[in-house]
Amino acid sequence: ISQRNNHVTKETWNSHKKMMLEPLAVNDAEMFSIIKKEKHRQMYGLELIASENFTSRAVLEALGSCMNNKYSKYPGQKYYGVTENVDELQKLCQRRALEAYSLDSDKWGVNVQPYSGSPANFAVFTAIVEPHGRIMGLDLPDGGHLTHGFMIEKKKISATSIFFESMPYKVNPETGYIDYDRLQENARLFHPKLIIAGTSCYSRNIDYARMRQIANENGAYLMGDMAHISGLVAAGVVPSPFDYCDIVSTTTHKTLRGCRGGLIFFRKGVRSVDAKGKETIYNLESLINQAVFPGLQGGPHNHAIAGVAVALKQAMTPEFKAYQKQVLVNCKALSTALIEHGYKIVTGGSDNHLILLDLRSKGTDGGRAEKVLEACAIACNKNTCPGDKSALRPSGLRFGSPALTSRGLLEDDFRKVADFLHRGIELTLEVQRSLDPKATLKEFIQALAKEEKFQQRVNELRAEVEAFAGHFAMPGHPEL
Ligand code: DSN
Repeated sequence: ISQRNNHVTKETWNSHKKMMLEPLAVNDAEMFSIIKKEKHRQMYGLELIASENFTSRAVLEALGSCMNNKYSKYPGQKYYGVTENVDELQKLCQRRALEAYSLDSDKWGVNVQPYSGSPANFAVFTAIVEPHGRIMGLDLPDGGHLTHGFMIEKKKISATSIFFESMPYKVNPETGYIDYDRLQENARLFHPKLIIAGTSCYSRNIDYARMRQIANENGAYLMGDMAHISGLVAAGVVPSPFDYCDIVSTTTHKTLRGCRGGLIFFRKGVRSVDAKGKETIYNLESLINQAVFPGLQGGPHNHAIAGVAVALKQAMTPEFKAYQKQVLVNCKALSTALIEHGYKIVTGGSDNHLILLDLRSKGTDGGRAEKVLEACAIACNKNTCPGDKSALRPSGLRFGSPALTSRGLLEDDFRKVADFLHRGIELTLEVQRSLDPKATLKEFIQALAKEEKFQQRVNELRAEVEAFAGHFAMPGHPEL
């Protein structure tokens, strides 16, 4: 150490060097302990949140790699020096993204830089819908996503409804299926610039051909948001949005089972040919790339792009296809078992990885049941059901099969999971019966926690759930 530098002692400098090499458990015991607790929760609980999954060890290794340290722009753009490795990484991720969905690179391009799904969607709207331009997406209470223009009567909730004019489409409250006729009627009045074919809580396949027809009638772009189903699409076990859409956005951590990130695919080449044979060419590539960077984001998260690239390689394997088939079979087994227990499933079943349980006929709601299940180490989420009068008291529970299928559960195991769910919901009903019908959710939670007979039931069910879940392997890093 230089004699002239009297700000840093030799001792501190050596200690600094040591700090930079310490494992997490030594360097930050407090954080390590939180991570260990979460790891334990994931291993001994039943993960039924439809948007979650357990990524692989290889993905986590790439995510935790030195790629975190490097700034860059798009491959070939020299602003930061020495980007050859991250440029190679980004090009590999782009190539794999196109291959994973069998896309011809002359007809499709992809931006792999979005930090996640919400920024990806905002980038698409920024690129091709002018400020206050019109978008139509499935309403959030009907199974759409926040970023598809969500607003309520008195408030614009998502920035996509603040900066763009949004008109939602709905599901039929009786059947739970998307009401395409009404969407068509409203689109003819609203003339949107962009229609979004994508969902967050919808258990049926989307009719992309019908949506394409509605978009064409209005000269609108059709964007598929396949975030929930991107792994199923890659495996070819559900219809593909690429057959009909101009743009497809996705997250990378749900059924695709990568680390957190986002992708935007866009068409290239001829968009349409008019009656006189004049061609209109897509102009999406530069608009979308500009919107992502420098429009909305700074440097790409190169470590996340590395993790996504690894997940995309895995998504092209026969093992991944087998996994996705099992996701579908498991979801059907769960749905059938719950119907046998007397529950109503919105639309009567599922074509994909999730189901929505409608608790209205049981006389309870999703919020209360979710709390009881959570106390019993079962993670799921409350959700509005078609026709719900208030989003503040959603009637349903959303369950997904991707995460537990990654842990190796098969149909019989999912039937067992259905039994656990049934017992949790029965307990919910008992707690509710012990209270005034007007009791609030807070009063419900207090009763559940205070009454010894309820706590005993929770403890019994929780112990059984933990013993059952603990039998299954946990993908990922062995410790973290
Ligand atoms: N909407 C969230 C979900 O489906 O859980 C993800 O953005």
